[in-house]
Amino acid sequence: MFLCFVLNVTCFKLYVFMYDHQKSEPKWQKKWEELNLFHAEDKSDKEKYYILDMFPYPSGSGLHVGHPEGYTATDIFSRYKRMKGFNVLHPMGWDAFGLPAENYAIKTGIDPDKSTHDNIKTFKRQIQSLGFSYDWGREVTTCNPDYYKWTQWFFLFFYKNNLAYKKESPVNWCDSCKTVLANEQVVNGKCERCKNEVVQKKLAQWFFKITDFLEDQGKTTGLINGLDKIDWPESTKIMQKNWIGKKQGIDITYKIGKSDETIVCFTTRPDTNFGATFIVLAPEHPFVQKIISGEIASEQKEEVNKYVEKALGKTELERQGEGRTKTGTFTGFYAINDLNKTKMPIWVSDFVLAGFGTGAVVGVPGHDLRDFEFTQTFNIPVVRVVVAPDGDTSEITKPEQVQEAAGKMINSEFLDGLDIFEAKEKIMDHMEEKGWGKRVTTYSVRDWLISRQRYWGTPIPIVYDPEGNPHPVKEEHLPLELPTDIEDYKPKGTSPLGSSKKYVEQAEKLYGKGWRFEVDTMDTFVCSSWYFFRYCDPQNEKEFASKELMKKWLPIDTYVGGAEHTVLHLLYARFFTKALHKHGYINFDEPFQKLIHQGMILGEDGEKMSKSRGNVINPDEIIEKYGADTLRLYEMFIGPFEQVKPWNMKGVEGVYRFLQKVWRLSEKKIVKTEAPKNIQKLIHKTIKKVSKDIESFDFNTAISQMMICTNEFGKLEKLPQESLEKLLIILSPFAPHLAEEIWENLGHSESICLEAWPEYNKELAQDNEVEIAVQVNGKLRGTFTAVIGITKDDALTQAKKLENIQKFLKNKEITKEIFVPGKIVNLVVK
Ligand code: ANZ
Repeated sequence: MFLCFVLNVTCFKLYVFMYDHQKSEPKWQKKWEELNLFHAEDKSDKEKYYILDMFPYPSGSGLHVGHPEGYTATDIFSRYKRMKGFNVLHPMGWDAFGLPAENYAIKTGIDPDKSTHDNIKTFKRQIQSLGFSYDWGREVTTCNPDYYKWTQWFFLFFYKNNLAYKKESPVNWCDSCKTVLANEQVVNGKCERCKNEVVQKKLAQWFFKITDFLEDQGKTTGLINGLDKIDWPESTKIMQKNWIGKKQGIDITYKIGKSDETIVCFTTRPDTNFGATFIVLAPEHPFVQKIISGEIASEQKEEVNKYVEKALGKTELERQGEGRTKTGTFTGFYAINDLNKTKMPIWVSDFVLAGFGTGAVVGVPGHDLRDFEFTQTFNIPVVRVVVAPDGDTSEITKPEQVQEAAGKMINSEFLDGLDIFEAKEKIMDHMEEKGWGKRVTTYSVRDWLISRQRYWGTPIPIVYDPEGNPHPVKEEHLPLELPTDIEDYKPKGTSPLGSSKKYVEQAEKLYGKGWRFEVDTMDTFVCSSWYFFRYCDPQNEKEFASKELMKKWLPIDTYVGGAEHTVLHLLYARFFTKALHKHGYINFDEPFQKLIHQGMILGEDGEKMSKSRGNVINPDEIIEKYGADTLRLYEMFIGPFEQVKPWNMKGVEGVYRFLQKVWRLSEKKIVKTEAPKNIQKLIHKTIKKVSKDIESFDFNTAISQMMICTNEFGKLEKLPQESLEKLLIILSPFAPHLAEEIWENLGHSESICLEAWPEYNKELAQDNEVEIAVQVNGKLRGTFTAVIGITKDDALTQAKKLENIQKFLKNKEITKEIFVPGKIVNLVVK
């Protein structure tokens, strides 16, 4: 008897676990493709919605579980929006140029074009196995000539509009990668990629004039103030602003004793100028150079010469960091501070950079740590001119006493007593009136250096005449294809393109004897600065995208991607957009209206996933064992979308069991009768919550609500078909394969994707219970649950029935009964 029971249970289990994800998932993916269900219609009366993922770099290691996190979120959103009646543009492509493929080529000799396309194949297979609803008809690949033709067009567009120029300038050089790096790619003086120390080298390079778009007087179209009108995470906006680094200050001109020369110093803290005790010049400063050349006679000439020679051999990191012992040498000259007639010695020191401000610093050691460090080496006086917030006015003799923070002015004559911000304005007015200084605004962002001495990138469409003058490649010659006759990809300080014979022949054939193409390629960030335009019109052979289609689809409504490494991409994409806007190609000036960052998924050990730690989760294995729906749902259920969270295999299994429970609902007795009131209420509440949560990217709480609903449905003997169908429709963006399978079993011949998103009934969806607090003499003594709209009489009766309340009422007289509807009962007793 007992055995029989067990067998029965087992049989039952076998029966209910019939859902086979390995069979079902590919089946539905194929069907969706055949029906072309996710095609975004260029001609449609429906309202458009453009939702974009940051396209991946197809690396050799394949998809990481971090990729499907963002992609599942945008997929849920896309499917939801389509069901809500929107014409959704949801594309995917490949950010395919870049160093890893080239480094791989150097190691193995395999053509980067081949390895990249192999990687794309793997990535695409993996992404497709997750059932994402991309419009694959719009796929773009940045390393294909039909794409980079237009990257080159953008270069020429900038060139013709004076937004691209060539300049000899000191550049960041990584001797290990053998290439120039943009400032953005130098982290703490080291190469972002290989961590090698970056050195300065002078080279002729191509730049994009990003600094033309920082501000747009009075308008909101600049790179700084444009941020105020878009819905982005505040932290990302701050990072963009910090990167641009706008600073308001003043250039103060100091006269030099025993000389006709003057020195201009840029400072953001003129309020502290009564505390200035010295001046420091960068080794490259013209005044220093004049001393070295003898144009200005100085007894210190030899010392200055020796110091400068040594300083110029150092890296920026060696020159700049705080805490390093400062070096320097005295020039033999003094400057006069007009404010108090102090004589300030003029020094040379390499911690002052030539490229920032005026290359000259007025030293205020009491209020700037680096200035203080300098005085410690050379015994220069320190004067306090700001009182610390704690009222400390003592002498400053140690680094920790340096008062960089805000406070009130002292020892500063007419500024005394003011806070530093008021003082800053007042002294700038004063100096401007006297003609000693001029207000200036500076920015730390520089024009974007886009030349790379590497092979695997978009060739720069410039051709040099025999005299070496640059000319734009004619548009009819685009794409200027990457030559393939490269024997050795190894970087040698010049671009591998320089070794191509065919490239030389091609230039001579098209432009004449002695003409040569530029051999540098473009920074890959150029390719990813405009891909979202191309998705609007990916097959266009005449333009990068037609104005009409850009008007239809853009700007992007929602952009989703990781917060790491995106400051630059976002800044560059905004720069491209602003340039196109200025020149009349588009009617908007911010590309991404809303931006959302997914939080990183860590390994099970709570550490960042990495091969060396061995904590990497392979999405293929999860899909194989549990199915794509489980992986999708798990990545959404793991925690709040924007937070960092660790992987947990138990959680994967929990989600898998939930999907089995949903499947088991379809094995119940399904009835066509109307659902009982409580079930109707539950499903309408669930629709309301899931809709709201999808809109705000709170996918984890949407899933919890569907779990509650599924559990309740599971308790019913007879399950009303209408209720089950509603649940399936709202579950379908999350677990589309399982939803389709059950939907089909219920007798539907059309895909569930074509269903309209269910509307919820406001009354039914309302929470109809509230918690009422019961106080005795104003102190909380108990609570009870009541229907919304409970009357005063009923509330008082229920409150008085509570055991704990009765205790407090015992032998007492109720003198007053207060009822705040829906919230509180207060009984006043004597
Ligand atoms: C006087 C002063 C007093 C400064 C004070 C600061 C604090 P931040 O500090 O980031 O706003 N500076 C100017 N040109 C420089 C150069 N070429 N190389 C190195 N440092 C330079 O940047 C502005 C400040 O950096 C300026 O304000 C100047 O020091 C220094 F209590 O001037 B300040």
